[in-house]
Amino acid sequence: MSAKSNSALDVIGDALEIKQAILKKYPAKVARKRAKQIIVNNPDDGNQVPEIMANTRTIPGILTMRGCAYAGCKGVVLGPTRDILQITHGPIGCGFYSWLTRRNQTRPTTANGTNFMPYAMSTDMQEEEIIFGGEKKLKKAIEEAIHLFHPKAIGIFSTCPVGLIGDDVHAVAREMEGKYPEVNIFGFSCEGYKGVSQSAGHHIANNKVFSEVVGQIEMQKEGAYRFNILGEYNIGGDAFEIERIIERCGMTLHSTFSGNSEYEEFASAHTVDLNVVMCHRSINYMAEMMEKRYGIPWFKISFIGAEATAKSLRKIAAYFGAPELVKKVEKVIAEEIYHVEAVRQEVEARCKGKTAMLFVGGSRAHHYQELFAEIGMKTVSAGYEFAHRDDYEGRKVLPNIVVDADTRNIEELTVEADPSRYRPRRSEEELQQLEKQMGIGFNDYVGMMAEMKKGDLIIDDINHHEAEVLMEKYKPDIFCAGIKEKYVIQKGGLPLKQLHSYDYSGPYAGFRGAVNFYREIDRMVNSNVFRFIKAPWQKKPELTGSYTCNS
Ligand code: CFM
Repeated sequence: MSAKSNSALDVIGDALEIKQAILKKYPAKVARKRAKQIIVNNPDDGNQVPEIMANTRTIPGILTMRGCAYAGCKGVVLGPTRDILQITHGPIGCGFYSWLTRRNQTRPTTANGTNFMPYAMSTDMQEEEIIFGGEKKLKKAIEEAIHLFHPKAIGIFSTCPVGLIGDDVHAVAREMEGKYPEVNIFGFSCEGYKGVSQSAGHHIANNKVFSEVVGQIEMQKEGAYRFNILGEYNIGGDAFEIERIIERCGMTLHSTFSGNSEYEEFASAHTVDLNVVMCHRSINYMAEMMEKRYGIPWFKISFIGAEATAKSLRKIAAYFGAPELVKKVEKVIAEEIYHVEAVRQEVEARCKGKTAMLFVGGSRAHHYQELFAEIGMKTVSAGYEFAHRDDYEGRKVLPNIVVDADTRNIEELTVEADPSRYRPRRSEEELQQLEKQMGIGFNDYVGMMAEMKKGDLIIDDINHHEAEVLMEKYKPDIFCAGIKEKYVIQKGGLPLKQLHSYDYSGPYAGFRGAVNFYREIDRMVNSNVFRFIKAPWQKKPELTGSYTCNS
């Protein structure tokens, strides 16, 4: 096959061939379902893209790359915040495996500032609690935590057995808050099985943080240009780099949900004039709800890629509109890009034309394509583990998404304008003008497919078998995914970059992050070491077996 051929018909035909190669291993019923989740991209001029099936259950028996609802709630959305004390109510494994494995970092503002992240706190449920109930043990754990750590807030995170045996974490939270009114205690019904993936956990986390935390404190940070970043989790220090740039520009980042963040910043997040959304999948709910209740507009940005960073800064400056801010931002961009450009050109000379594949959770498979493009590399296939159709096809498809039973399982909050605190930050006309003149798309995300090429293969909820076929057929120069995939891919002779944890490295966001990424990718795709690797099946013939079943 020739994935490198360039006429439109060829690229589509080639991709269809690969799709068939993937599907032919499956029983007919499985193949039918997977066929709707493996799509050959074909965007038209109006950004219309083919429909993809997403956010549905993984077929039992398939080795998915997904995680669970508990991971999405506790690990992803709340995990990176340092001073909400987090108790996992469940067996010890859930607490342990969600403890810093994502490499989210934090930096308390003072040497003695509260930081619970080095601790993994769990009720360590045993058989006894599974049989007789775990609420008593949970109450004891909360009391112990209050006496030891004196936190402002405690989050309780439910694991699968909690839901199965019927422990009521919300009742426990209410009771304990009655006893300790100075502590804000709230529970999350984020049992692992609550949804088809961690995406359910994001929604559950958004709902609770919005209703129990946001709006609790009236505090404004200083500065004329105040905003929140939603959906940036400080993996490998990304938030530090973003904070550095925003500070240079003279703007005030009030809070980040939730990288390098504090409880009081969440609680007063409703006082800003703008929300910008980085990871649409994990936190679009919060942006929508804050707009409805408080009148804060939001738009999508990305700080992944030097150009994307520059573009995002320009959009934020245009929103605030002050000429001195616009000027300052341009100056910062010019200075920062100057340093990035020298490295970019050097690396591009060695990487141009090489190919990449990205299979990550919900946003990075899209965002990181920009970083690769900056050094001349092409993305040939990409997909999300758990994103929804709007992340692939754009928010314009939201009204057409069929709500299934799994989605209905997750509470959709009814949010209305706060009678005393709703304050539209811009009038309708101002918003429209900003849209028209500055190209700011409020309440919008165009999705990944519109920004990918014709013939690229888009795969939702990819599994190991499919990854192996891609490796063999495309022979990309680099594969981006996570730890579960890493060694399988590397043993197949391809470098794998972890885009979840960054493989002990980072930051990759912002300008300095882009330089880090260029250099690392350069080292990986131009290293000889992977060419010397012989996959086990190249050395020894693969053993295959079959059985006959007479029924
Ligand atoms: Fe958003 Fe994320 Fe992602 Fe995500 Fe994640 Fe992550 Fe991710 Mo791993 S919040 S959707 S649930 S950008 S932990 S920081 S890397 S799968 S692509």
